[in-house]
Amino acid sequence: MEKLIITAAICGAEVLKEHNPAVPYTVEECVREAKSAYDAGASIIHLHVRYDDGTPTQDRERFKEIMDAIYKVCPDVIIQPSTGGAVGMSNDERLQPIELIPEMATLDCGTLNFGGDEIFVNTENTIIYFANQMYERGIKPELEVFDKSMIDMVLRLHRKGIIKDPMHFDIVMGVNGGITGELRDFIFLRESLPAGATYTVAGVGRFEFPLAVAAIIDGGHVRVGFEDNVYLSKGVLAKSNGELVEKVVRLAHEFGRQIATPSQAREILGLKSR
Ligand code: KMH
Ligand code: ZN
Repeated sequence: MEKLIITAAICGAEVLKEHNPAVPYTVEECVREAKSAYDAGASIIHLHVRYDDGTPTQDRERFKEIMDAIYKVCPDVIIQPSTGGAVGMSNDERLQPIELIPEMATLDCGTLNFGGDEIFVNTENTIIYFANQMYERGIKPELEVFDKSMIDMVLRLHRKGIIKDPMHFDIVMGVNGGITGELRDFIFLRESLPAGATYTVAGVGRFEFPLAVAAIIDGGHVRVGFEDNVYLSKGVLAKSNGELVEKVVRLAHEFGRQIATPSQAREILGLKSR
């Protein structure tokens, strides 16, 4: 089976130090968390950034500062900035990190409720605009799908030539407003992906590790990290993103999956080297 790519979503835009004191806000904290994940076996860092008080931002210069600082200690890691940002941000605000020409960036493939009164808006025209902006710069989109209808949207845009092969999906499961993280739903989504596509699964909260095991067995890839879940096990806060990655590595080894290095991850995903 293909080696396992582990993505660490170290920070997110919504999770706070109140949920886990190790959630990173400052440059130094982001570097500490990225390095802990990288040292444990993550080859991709999915990155949101914050100001020092924890406020989420898509500011290009803040991304540059944090990406440069992470590359200093994890020189070959793949950094995948978010273009989702936080609910309520404008499209152009969200797109700022692609001006830094990262190897990959997220492309959110549909609109969904996001808890309470929040709506995470990604209209068809927004998806097309983001996709064009990324492909023009040679950036590979990671196709974030939070429900089956978003896979269908990707397939429609692929038929129109807007989304291009090879496609890589991130199946995000368990968001309040998206599909649940039940195994039944994982199998449904995974079976709905087009032949030849690769995928990562990101299970939110208690779904994180059961879905990691499902993807390990199935030949998919895994995302963990504070953005999705702050617990190592029921009631036990993870001390770092690295601890979450270490658990995935242990599970992978139990099931005979080897862990991909960043250069092996680039090969699997068809990325050009930095
Ligand atoms: N923070 C969410 C509203 C992404 O990174 O592309 C969007 C999100 C998805 O996290
Ligand atoms: Zn994200």
